[in-house]
Amino acid sequence: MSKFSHISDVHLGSLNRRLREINVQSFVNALETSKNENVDFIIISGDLFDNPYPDISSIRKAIKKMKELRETGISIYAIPGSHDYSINNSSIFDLLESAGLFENVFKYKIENEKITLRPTINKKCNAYIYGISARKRGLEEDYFRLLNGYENADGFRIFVFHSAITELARTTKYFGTEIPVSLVPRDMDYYAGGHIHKKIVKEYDHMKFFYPGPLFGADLTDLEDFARGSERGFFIVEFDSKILNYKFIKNDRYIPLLMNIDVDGVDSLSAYKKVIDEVENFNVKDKIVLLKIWGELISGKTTDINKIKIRDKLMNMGALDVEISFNVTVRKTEKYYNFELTNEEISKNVFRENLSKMKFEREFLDGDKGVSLAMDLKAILSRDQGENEKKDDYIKRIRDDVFKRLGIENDN
Ligand SMILES: [Mn+2]
Repeated sequence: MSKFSHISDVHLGSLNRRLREINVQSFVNALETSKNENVDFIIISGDLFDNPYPDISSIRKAIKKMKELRETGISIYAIPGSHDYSINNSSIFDLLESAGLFENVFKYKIENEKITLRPTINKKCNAYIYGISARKRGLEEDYFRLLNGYENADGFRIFVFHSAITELARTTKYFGTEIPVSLVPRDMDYYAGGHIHKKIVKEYDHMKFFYPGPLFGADLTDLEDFARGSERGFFIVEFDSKILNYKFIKNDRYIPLLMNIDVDGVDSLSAYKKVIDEVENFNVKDKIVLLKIWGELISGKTTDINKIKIRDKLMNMGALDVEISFNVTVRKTEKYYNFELTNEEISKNVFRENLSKMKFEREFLDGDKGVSLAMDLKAILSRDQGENEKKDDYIKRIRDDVFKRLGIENDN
């Protein structure tokens, strides 16, 4: 029996300094656990780094740990993801690969303008690892479309990729690319997915797909999902010629604490007092605090809600880190909510006033043209889904209309 770890979307180098350390520590812990579990190798399905050129000092510990694993004979196989890919092979990924820290498993030969994938072989386990690198903005779709299969091998076959798959792991981004499952090579024993920041295990037409999602989180949205109960961690898989067993190793050391404080309908000073009072009800010791403050104040200034003091208070209560997301406005009575104006006129006024504060190079965004563009887009985006219309068709219709109005070619 052999064993491997499957880790993805670590995004080393992301987030602010304190959270970045925790993210790096999560990766170091995952490698340590893998070593203690005696895995034979490790698969990383893209976005190991948050960008092609991360701050080296912040990821030093991660690199040291990878080196330590290599020295104990544990191979690391990886592909670049959409974040750490670089077009001219000059990223930290390329650098560390050429230093022998891990192996890039996107290997292929080109014949008649088609790609045939070649395996990276782990002899000891009789495992054959194939991969397709991600590119920016989902451009790896081209690789999938050019795919002419893979050099077959008699062993345990792993396919490593970094893409959303339409039928089972969709992207939440409106314009994000998805690969139809029909383009994914068949008859692999394990499909090691990345890019979707969510743990997914799904079988589709005898293909077993595994997305571990991030170990901790790449941004505040990920951390909020984590706080709301999304599991974070990685897979450990046992196999011989087939999968024998797998488990998800949870990272639950630093589950963030989400605080939602609504300051709607009060004046700014009462709002500030409300926040200061409410945070006291939480036990924040050693917690990452995600504080969301939102609402429409009836009067005062939003700056009366002193974020620095709120943050200091929580840090003094023992919080590990505090991230405040602030969505507070002050009610505007006279200008826009004049009852003699129609909704349309109010919208126009709002657009006109805001556009006048900005400068555009393109004429069609400026002045009256900008207002009429904004009005048209508002109209398109407020259209409802037709009764018998499928969601995908609805999204496509809206998207097509938006593109048309903006005069952009829609190549989706
Ligand atoms: Mn990612």
